[in-house]
Amino acid sequence: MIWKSDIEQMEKEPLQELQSERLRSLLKYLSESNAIYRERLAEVSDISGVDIQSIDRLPFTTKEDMRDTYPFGLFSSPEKDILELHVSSGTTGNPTLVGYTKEDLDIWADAMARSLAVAGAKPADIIQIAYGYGLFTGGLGFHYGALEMGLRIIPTSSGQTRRQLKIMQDFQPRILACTPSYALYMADEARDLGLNTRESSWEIGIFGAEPWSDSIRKEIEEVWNITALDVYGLSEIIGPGVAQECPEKNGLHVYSDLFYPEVIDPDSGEQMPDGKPGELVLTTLTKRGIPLLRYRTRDIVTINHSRCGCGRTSPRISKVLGRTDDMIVVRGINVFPSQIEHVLMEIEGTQPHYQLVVDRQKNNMDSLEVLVEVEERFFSDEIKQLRAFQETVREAIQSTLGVGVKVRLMEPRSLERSQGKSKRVVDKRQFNQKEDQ
Ligand code: DLL
Repeated sequence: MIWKSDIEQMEKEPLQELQSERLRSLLKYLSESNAIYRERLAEVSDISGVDIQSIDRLPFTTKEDMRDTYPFGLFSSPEKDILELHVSSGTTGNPTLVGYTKEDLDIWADAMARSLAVAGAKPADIIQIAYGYGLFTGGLGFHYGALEMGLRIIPTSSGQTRRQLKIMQDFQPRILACTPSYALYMADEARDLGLNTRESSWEIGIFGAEPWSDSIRKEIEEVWNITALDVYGLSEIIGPGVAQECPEKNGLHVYSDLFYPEVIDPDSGEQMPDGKPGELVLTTLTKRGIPLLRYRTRDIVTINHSRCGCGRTSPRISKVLGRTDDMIVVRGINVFPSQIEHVLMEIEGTQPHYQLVVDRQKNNMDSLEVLVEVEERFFSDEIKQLRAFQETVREAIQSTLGVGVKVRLMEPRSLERSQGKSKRVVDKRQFNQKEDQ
């Protein structure tokens, strides 16, 4: 089922016209209602639309802009019209604050209803929403979309895993929405309870808010006997509902009539062609509360403008391949956690639970240690076999990354589990640097 098929199947030219018209009115709105944008746009003229010559001349907006102008500097509508606030916690400085007017909440509900339809939901399906409700946008975003589409909602929020499982058994929801790590966490708990996870009522899982690989998809699909699809979004743009994977599993559809996507070289700012990785930049074409122009997401993706097998014409982004900033640099070499995850998942006997610990030694050399859970049997085997397996894992990672690593094999369930986003990287170097100062 295609929700809003007039838009989702629009041909390229009329879509571009619509985007251009919306971009022009956004620029007018920003210049009229926000002092910071008024100044930034003062020198810019003759923007005809989303053609490259025009869009390339528009200024970017960054996360620092949001932090520096906290709380309301980038807001464009009067505070009295902001009906809902969401805050994402930052590790340093001010948090990121976003606000929604009535129109924005309608856009969000619409975008999320489209996401649910892309994933295969139908009105009257039962959905268990196990993303956190609250300041995090996951729970409420799904909630608004599900209401819009006429789904039947069980708003479990995250946590209380046994209760989640009982609710699934008692009410037989067809759709599960949560982070991929929580889907795995629930599987561990279900096994402890002696449940047959493959008999779950869930048929479709909509997982996002954190990076996850195709190997983790396989793992989740097998354990829960479901189709696992990726959903992408960020609070600054709207929350979940920026892009959604369809059952073709060949990229995530971006609602480009609402959020105009570009993929750029993060250093030069130049547009990247289809298929080449770069930083995703998004412009909110219709939002009123805190519309953003060319927002630098720091998420690295590729883009594909061809028509999808599902019939939609919207551009598709790949899964998030990394971040321009969570990339870790170890002894001068760029390392993405996803690369390591990929290697681990290829090795028989490792589990999809791992953590990377980066530290700086006394001699100022960086060290990278990979902690990975392995199957129980390794710990009952002889120590010699454990060592040999450790060496196999180490060599595999090292040859992919081209940088020396240490590997620590962990017993099943020994790494901290997350009910929300999991923390894959512990970078201790910053603490060392601070102590040095
Ligand atoms: O995570 C919104 C969301 C909620 C998306 C529920 C999907 C489902 P923030 O907390 O602002 O918003 O975090 C946004 O999370 O810039 C990405 O780096 C990362 N992220 C979000 N979805 C994905 C995904 C929500 N599917 C930041 N794959 C983004 C990889 C993701 N990373």
